[in-house]
Amino acid sequence: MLWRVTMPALLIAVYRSALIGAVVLHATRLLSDTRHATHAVEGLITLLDRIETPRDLDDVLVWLDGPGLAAAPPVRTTILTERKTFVPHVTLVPSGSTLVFPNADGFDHNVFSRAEPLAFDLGLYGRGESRDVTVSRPGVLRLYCNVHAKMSAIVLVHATRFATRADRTGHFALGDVPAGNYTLHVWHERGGAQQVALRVPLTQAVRVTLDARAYRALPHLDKVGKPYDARGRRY
Ligand SMILES: [Cu+2]
Repeated sequence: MLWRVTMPALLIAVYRSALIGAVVLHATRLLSDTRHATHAVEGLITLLDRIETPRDLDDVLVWLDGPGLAAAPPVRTTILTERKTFVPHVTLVPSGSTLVFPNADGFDHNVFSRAEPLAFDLGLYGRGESRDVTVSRPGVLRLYCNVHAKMSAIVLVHATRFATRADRTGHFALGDVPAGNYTLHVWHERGGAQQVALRVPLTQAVRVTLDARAYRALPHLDKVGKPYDARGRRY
């Protein structure tokens, strides 16, 4: 008798708990889908310049900063000193990466940066030799050679994995960006820096205009802060 009463009740209870379980599972999935959905951040950079079509639009750096953005694993990357030139001129690396500077010229170079807190001086070294430095703080570095005043390179050390450069037409795209509020940084050697507050997902593509028309190339100082010309040209 007892069996007859409890069995249907038990079945209903099991059915109910399964139903509630399914609803909870579904709701959890919806929530995690929203939380983990990622989006593209795309845009167009315009560089106003004295020449009509700037040839180095692909040297425009674009990166995102903001809470909760994952970092990229550090890398080891090479910047060659060759024919009194840094090759490549512009490099992007995640924070904590190592920059390696092999010397391919038949004479000495001395790579340095005076940009605090990433200042370093690799000293004089000759053909076939190489020096390296680990860059652990985010920022834009300007690298120079203490022997050759005309040598320069740019390194973006980025804190999050969302960093890229524009293409030759000024377009850029960052993929898999989680929803949130961020700062988009845009930087170009002659066009300067701009920051744009972004809410992701975007409702429209980002448009940023940099102005390089007033840019004048000024001589930089050597590694001890003196003009190169003060001790005579060494190249
Ligand atoms: Cu040099």
